[in-house]
Amino acid sequence: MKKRVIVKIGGSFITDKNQSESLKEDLVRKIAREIVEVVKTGKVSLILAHGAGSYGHIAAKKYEAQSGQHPQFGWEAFYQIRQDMTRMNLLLLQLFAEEGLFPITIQPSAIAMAHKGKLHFMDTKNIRFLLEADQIPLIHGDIVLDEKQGFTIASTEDQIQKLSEYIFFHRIVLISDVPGVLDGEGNVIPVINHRNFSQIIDQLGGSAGLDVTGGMQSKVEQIYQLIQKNPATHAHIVSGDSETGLIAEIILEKASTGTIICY
Ligand code: IP8
Repeated sequence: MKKRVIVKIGGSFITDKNQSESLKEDLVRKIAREIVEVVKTGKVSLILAHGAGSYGHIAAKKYEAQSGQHPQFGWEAFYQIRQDMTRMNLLLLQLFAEEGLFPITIQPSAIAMAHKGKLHFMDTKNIRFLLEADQIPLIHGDIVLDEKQGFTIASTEDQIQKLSEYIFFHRIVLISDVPGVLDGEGNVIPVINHRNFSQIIDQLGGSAGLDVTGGMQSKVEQIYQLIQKNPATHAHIVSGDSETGLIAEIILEKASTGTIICY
């Protein structure tokens, strides 16, 4: 049986978060080429995901989109962020296609529902169908409907956590702008597990710059919660800027550079 792997391409890695809509095309192409190599092996069943970077996060911050309908801006955040994420996703699809990678976007805002700012449902039927058909579903950080407050933001990690309730992944690979989870001295922590999780989590940083969905601390916390519920799943945080071939090796579980999060 093929191993199922979800690969998230971090928004901070492929965009400059301080400059609106600044996609780093060369980095997107590099990752695409690595994923093409993985697909060629026929060894894994992939789900792809990407963060919102300087597309979704700018309007999310401006309109306080996590809190939902705004007294002054109403549904403006929803209109704006849907456009921003659609543009970003299309650019990625075009670059991927030029490199020979053909994922199929399942727009999260159309299949997800939140309650008081927390993602609580995703209709995963289409994603499961694509996996069965040996295709690559693609999701991304998005603005989603919320039963109580109109809408909210669902980060990619929120969605990965929710998806794991419906779909088993052997591995989660987070492609980041940093070489892994860093300790206080800036060294990569090679493994986070039940022995060191609580000691490490308090040292990690919150969000930087424009990120409305939290920094490394909340990502590690969410992924670790997922792993606690699914101890057979391992996660791997690695820099996307690493030497050619390493990302492919990590997805194929042939390399261990970066940080591994496991039970
Ligand atoms: O970049 C955030 O998703 P993330 C989604 O995965 C929006 O945290 C629209 C800000």
